Amino acid sequence: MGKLMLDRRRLLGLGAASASSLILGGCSEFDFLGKRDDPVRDFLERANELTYAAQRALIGDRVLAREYAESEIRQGQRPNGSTDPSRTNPEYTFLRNGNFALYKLRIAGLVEQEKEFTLAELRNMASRTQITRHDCVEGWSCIAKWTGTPLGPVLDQAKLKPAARFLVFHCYDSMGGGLTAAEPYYESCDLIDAYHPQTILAYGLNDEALPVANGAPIRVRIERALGYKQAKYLHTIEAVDSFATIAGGKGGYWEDHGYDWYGGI
Ligand SMILES: Nc1nc2c(c(=O)[nH]1)N[C@H]1C(S)=C(S)[C@@H](COP(=O)(O)O)O[C@H]1N2
Ligand SMILES: [Mo]
Repeated sequence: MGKLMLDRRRLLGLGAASASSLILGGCSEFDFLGKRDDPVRDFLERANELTYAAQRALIGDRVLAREYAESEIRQGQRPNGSTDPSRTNPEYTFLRNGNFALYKLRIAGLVEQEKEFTLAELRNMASRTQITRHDCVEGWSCIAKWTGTPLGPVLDQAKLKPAARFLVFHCYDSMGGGLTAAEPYYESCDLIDAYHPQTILAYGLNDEALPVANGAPIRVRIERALGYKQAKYLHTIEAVDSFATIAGGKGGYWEDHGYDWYGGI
């Protein structure tokens, strides 16, 4: 615990350019963060805000994540976290058994007009393919080729209301469920990342349909962020003015368990 705090302090001193990427190691290191009145947790929460401001200032709005050549794809994208929501979600099983023909991605919340898109509709929109590196806080990376439709124009069809500040990505899978209650996986991003040119709703991985293990039928790619921000198994994208009332209030499943909200790299 002491080490984690020291790392954070040192990083913030350095300008916090990549604070989140140094929080390596297993989830056990975050167990103590479950206690709400923990002083270390309070410290990390304030550090989160500093990190966000510092990273935003350093990174800018439109800077692209590095893209790689085909020859740099060395192996398949390593599945991590949930790899099959049908274990816990009958609706997902039903959709998967029908090859996702009945799947619909919902755009809801602070929008002028709620929208639903089938997989076929998403595949028929403008597409973007990018070869990028996925960095997981557990300490591994994979270079992979992602194909999908840019999120910005999809949002424009629903027209965000002026009050919208964040997007919340709701997923079919849940985490935990052993000794603790199962919690649905969710994530969020600000509108800068939502409209970033490399932010796509991905349905393709390495020239194949996105496999179930990697988030079928649709996952988001936010290329300047860490692995846990790349929400898989999307069913709803909700525009909100705050995520304080959603689940643990920190903007994501892992954030509720102590990770940085911004998660930039
Ligand atoms: N819905 C959902 N999205 C998720 C996760 C998850 O468990 N469920 N795990 C996250 C983490 S920690 C990582 S590293 C990546 C793993 O993506 P991959 O399985 O395609 O490698 O997905 C992220 N998105
Ligand atoms: Mo991860």
